[in-house]
Amino acid sequence: MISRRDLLISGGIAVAESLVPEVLRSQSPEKTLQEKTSAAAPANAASILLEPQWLEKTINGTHVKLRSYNGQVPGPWIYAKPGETLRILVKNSLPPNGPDSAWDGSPNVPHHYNTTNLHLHGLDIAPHLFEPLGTSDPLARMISIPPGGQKEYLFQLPPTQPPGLYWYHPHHHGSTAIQVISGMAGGLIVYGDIDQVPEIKAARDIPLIVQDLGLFPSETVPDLWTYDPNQNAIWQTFSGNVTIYDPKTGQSNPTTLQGGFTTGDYKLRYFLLNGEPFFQETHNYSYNMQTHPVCKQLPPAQYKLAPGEVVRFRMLNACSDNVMPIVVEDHDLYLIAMDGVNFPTPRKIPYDGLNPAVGQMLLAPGNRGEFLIKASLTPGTYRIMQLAQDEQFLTSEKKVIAEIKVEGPKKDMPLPAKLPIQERYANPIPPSDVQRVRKMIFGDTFPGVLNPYVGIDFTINNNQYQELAIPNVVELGRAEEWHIQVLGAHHGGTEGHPFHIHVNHFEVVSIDGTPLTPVVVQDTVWVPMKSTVVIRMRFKEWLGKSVFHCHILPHEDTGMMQNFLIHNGAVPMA
Ligand SMILES: [Cu+2]
Repeated sequence: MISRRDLLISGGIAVAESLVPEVLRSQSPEKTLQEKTSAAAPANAASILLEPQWLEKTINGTHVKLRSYNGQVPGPWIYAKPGETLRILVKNSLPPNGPDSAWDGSPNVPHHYNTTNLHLHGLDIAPHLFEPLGTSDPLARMISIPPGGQKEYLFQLPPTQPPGLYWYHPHHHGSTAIQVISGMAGGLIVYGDIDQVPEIKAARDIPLIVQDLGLFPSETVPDLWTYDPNQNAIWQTFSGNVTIYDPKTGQSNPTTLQGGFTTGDYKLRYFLLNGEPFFQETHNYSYNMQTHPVCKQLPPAQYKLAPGEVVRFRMLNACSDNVMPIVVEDHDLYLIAMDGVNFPTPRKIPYDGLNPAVGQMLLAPGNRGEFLIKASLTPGTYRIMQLAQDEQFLTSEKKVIAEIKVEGPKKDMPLPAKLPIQERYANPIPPSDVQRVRKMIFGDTFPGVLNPYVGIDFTINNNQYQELAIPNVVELGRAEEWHIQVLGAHHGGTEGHPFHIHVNHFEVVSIDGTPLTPVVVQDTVWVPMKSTVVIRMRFKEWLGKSVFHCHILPHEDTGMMQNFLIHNGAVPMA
């Protein structure tokens, strides 16, 4: 089990090391990568279509009904280049939402599960959660695309957009968690200068999209698993039953429902790599073991590498709620980018065993790690693993995400010594440039008082999300330092939270007092329990109303989010 201390030391990215090669299974990620039908299109070309819709399929023998983009889990790849305009049409083909009558309008109670919108995670683009796109109106409402509705988005990437791995998912407050853990997420790759580095160009480019699917038995269809709770129904991880809060009595009453909205475990959860299951968790009914799901490893995908071959892996943690310390067995990991922004040189992170291991890189939900592996000269099978961690409400066991099988004739491929400088983030913000320091405290209180329907309060600075409030106004061009803190709280113990902010990346300066040298540029960072993470960021060219939040999606949907407004100080606010 990885200790809290280990995670603190490992920081937002890794300190350990690792290994391995790769291979393809039934669904070839490489093939998918080559299907560049959509994104490299000019701005005046046909829209990229993203169509939310139900998908029924069988996963590991289980009949499931998922929310998906275009009938695919994960959703279709989107490709882009710096400076390009992406035109994306979201056409919502999910069925109508259930009746509203039971929802009292509380914004932080999950609702309208089939209403959606779109977020491109990590791109340096204008704010796009509020209507109209890029608005600076403090009273702007969040974009809602109801079932049957559609919306066309235009996203202008700056010429300095770093090329790398990004992703997209819905971000409608109240339905984000349910839609993402039901399958709605996809990868987005920006191609650019790094892809022309000869050693990188020569390496196979293998995406590893890790998702989780949360499932309960359907209330109406036998032998069907889905995630479509009745309004206000809450799954209780500690008791393994479903309750509904009654505002007249102030009590949460038991029901005979099979499932409900959950901020904890699920009756059944699958972890997927590029859409294929590699791990299963089920609710543990044993007394005192409810937060330790019953785990089952499934056969992982296998990637075949020649001895000495260099491959490029790009891993996305698209899970709703699972922090992943990653290792590649018996191999050094050459980390080249975090959250899409490459380093000036690859960072060699040696393999340091599996236990006690901190991982060679730590991927919180939302993070992407891009790395090179030079396959061992010793033929064999090596595992790409998520190490166990107990930093969260639920215990997360060790998982084999994929295997690398090294075999065949030797291929001695070189590793790059230098990578292109990403101008946008080349110069760290000097402390003397910081014009404002803010403290953001991420807290959870159980049992909850602010949000009795959910039963637990997820807060930032003791507040729950308010769509029309602007607690933070920042100024264009200026640099700020934020101290993001997780205190001890009550949730059957404490847990960390991943901080994510839209529009501009940040530099991670220190984690619990330990400086990161050099700083790492990220858009999401894991904040371990009882610690402070210090970040610095500059608000570059975009103005408008946007958000930051915890990227554990059930936390976000039930209140752990705040608005901020990027304001041009030269112009008085309207
Ligand atoms: Cu959280």
